[in-house]
Amino acid sequence: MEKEISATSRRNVLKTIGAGAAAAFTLGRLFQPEAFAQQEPAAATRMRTFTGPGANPYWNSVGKIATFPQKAPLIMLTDRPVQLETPRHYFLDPITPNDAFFVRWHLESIPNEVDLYSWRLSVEGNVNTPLQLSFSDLLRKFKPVTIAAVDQCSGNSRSRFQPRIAGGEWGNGAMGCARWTGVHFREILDMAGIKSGSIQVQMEGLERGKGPKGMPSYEFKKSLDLNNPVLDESIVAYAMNGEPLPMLNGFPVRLIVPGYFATYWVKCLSWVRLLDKPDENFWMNPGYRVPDTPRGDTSPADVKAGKVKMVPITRMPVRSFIISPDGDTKIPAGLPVTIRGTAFSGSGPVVKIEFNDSAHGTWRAAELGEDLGPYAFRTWKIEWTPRRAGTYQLAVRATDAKGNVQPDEGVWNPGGYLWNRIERQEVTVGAAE
Ligand SMILES: Nc1nc2c(c(=O)[nH]1)N[C@H]1C(S)=C(S)[C@@H](COP(=O)(O)O)O[C@H]1N2
Ligand SMILES: [Mo]
Repeated sequence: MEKEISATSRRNVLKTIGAGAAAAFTLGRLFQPEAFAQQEPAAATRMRTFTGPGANPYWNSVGKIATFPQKAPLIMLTDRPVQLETPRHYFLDPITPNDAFFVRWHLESIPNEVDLYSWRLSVEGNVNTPLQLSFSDLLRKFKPVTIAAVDQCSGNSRSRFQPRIAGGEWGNGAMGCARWTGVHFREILDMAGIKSGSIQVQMEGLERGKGPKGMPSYEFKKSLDLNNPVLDESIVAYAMNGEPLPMLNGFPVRLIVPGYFATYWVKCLSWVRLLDKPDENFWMNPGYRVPDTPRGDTSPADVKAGKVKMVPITRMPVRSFIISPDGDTKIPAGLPVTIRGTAFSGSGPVVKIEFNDSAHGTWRAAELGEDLGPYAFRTWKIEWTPRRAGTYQLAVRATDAKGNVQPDEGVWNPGGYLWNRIERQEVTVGAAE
């Protein structure tokens, strides 16, 4: 297969635009022509600067809105690598639209286009029969499966960390939920036949870039243990919400690892490799490791003293969010308001969502929205009538099926991962005449 990746530059960002749309169009002919009849010709990258975060905790510190190929205007953290955050209001819906879905790449040179006719998914390494699967092999030789699942960056909400951690300064928008359609990863592995002595499966994406120690070329590679039950639920997805994946979200296929942080959800998945030794590449070690403590919590002092044992990050802790109202909404005293939000957990379904209108008040159960499955967003709502004018600290907390409840303390670890503290939204209630 071809490994055509050009160096990223301003010019190439623009080139991405046209090529991304072209790649999607190629897929359209093969897959879902209707979806593409409506595809807009990609617009040029536009940017405008906003004044500041105001009372909206979903705003990141950069405060720039950018429009990338196949994407709605999103909050841009960096353009090389591309890091785009989903604006808050999209989370009122349990499914995040493809064009609003957040974007995170690590390497500067990301694929501009993928020619589906020459593209192959290689399955190699410690296997009986190495495979070269075409896109149509994936469509025709396997039974399609669909699962709704949340894709969340390990560093979502990193901007909350104290002491501060350098890295993508995400607000709460480095997450999204889509219906992913594809092939059970296990079926592909079975087709190749895993040789005895294999211990991990490695996934590699198409992009290349400068490596950790300034290495001129580096790949994005992640691995999972073959005895990890999460592999039984993992999917090689070729569709996202019934449409081809946007180029920036991993066209033509990506791995879906339900319940696990997005770092394993390798985009533009093109090589699957069976390993007989543990993967020690940068993205597995030291990348994406968390302290081996119950919450993945530690302190800068303990890290400095070399006291902390680090292990690969795995499942996402339970989280919930107040999406509406935001801090800018004017609320009159005495009138009922509907508070709305979303929740999810990497350990099975969210079973309870509770709302509180002050730091010391009682928690009231909220009404759960549509159930799209254990790994999807679960929206919620509750009616609230503030009696008096003043400032209120609205809070939400979720409990999952394993009994995990969101804590009221932040977490700290050197990667800026695993944030799941109870979220609060300050609102101002005005006197009603
Ligand atoms: N090929 C490739 N896949 C990747 C990454 C990457 O840099 N390259 N980043 C991972 C991380 S850390 C995140 S948060 C998600 C982001 O997925 P999205 O861009 O579709 O939102 O992709 C994951 N898969
Ligand atoms: Mo991430």
